[in-house]
Amino acid sequence: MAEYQPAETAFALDRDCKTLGRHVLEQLQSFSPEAQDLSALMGRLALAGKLIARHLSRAGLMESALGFTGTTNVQGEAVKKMDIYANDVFISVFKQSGLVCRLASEEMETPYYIPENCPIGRYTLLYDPIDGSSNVDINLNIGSIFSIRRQQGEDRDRSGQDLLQNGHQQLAAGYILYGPSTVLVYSMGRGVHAFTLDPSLGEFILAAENIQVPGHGPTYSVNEGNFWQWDDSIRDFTRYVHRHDGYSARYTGALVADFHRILLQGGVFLYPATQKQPQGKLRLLYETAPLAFLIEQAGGRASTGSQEIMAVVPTHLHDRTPLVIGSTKDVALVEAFIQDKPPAIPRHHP
Ligand code: AHM
Ligand code: MG
Repeated sequence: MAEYQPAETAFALDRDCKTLGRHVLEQLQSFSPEAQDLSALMGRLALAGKLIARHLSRAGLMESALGFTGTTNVQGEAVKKMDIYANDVFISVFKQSGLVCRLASEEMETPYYIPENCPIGRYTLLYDPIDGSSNVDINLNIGSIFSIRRQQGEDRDRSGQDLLQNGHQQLAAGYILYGPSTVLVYSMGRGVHAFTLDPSLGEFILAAENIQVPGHGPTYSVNEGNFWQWDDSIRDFTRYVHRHDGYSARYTGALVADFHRILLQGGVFLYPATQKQPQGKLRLLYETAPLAFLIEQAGGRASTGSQEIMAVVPTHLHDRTPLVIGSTKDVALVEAFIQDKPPAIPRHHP
């Protein structure tokens, strides 16, 4: 009997079968309780991403989806309706997970506890529900950032003290980018993998496995509107790239989007300290540490300028850090300026 030959469409079918759920299980290569937990958690994160993507795609057609709430969050920033919607999506989705006892986000001053999950919920989710909020009302790229940590101890006084540890305590981290398509990027410490949402299937399908950031790239990504608020060293770095061929500025106002470009194409993103934000703007536990986890897994680096982001131990839940992240060579170049060892600028340049 002749052996069955799959039709040419089989390639597309094989591709469509590489779903996020399947990939996570393959990554874990075991059916241990922890592997099953992480797989379930990733499934819930994917659901949150789909719910938010669906809401965003219709936001311009709905009343009360866009604009400000009129309140400010713990960081003193004006809150958008979309920030609250997305924050509540994560809470609802993880209430039903059974696995997460605490959620901590940019929008909540203290961790949110789900008491019914706490007897068995061994994990904490840290997240930025809508990263790049200023892009929401103009239909540009935004994202969600997430990080999963194992809860240590009982946390009976609900202080969340055990969260104040370095980035190496993260079990998994990633982001969802809401752009022309919705992309989920994650790492569980075994490489960085990207998935594209196929809305017709309602599934995230594998798009790129074991992503490696190029050692050097053309992009520098920084808000140069802060030029006069920076330290001299950062001003000197931007002067350096202005005077050298091969650099191009790209800045979307959404960290996830700018990071995604650099992850795939190389270069450096920086949000240094400013006069108004002497610690930098971006928050460690749910912005800079998760992206540091990813970039290190992709062969790049993340630094405050003087210390690896992964080594930073926060003293408060919402602590901020300066951030220099991307290709190893480009991060090292920024650090050289910060640490007062800049390369020489050729004489013929102005
Ligand atoms: P958000 O999470 O409140 O939106 O703030 C974080 C955002 C990042 O996505 C982005 O890189 C940065 O803030 C932009 O800030 P700025 O407008 O100061 O350049
Ligand atoms: Mg953010």
